[in-house]
Amino acid sequence: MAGEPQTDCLFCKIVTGDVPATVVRESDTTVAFRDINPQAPTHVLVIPKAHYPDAASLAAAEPLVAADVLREAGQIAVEEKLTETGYRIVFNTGAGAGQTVFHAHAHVLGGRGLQWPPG
Ligand code: DGP
Repeated sequence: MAGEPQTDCLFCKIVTGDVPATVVRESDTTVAFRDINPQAPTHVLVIPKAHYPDAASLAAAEPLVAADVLREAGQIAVEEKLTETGYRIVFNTGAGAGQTVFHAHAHVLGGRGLQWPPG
């Protein structure tokens, strides 16, 4: 069923605590933790606790939770002091765009200059 935990999903295991992560924020609907392979001084992932393969499918099924993900990303930017210098919220969607974990997640990146367009 849509949104149900998937036994073979790494991020579902982070939600349950079966895989450890450095959690920086948690809400009723989301968990935020540091990326294992940071691409910037601040690199935090915000995920819905419910399993959806990407951000668009999350937003279509549970728009309020998609909004929670964005709100949490904004709070992380405040806590990590990124709002003055700017930061980026990225949803890689599809393998061709670099998505490797098929559980919706926002990357929050900051703490260095960020180029545009991204590669
Ligand atoms: P993406 O490539 O957009 O699907 O992003 C997946 C991110 O997940 C990538 O930046 C690395 C991160 N990641 C992969 N495995 C783990 C893990 O076990 N723990 C943590 N904290 N991050 C992980």
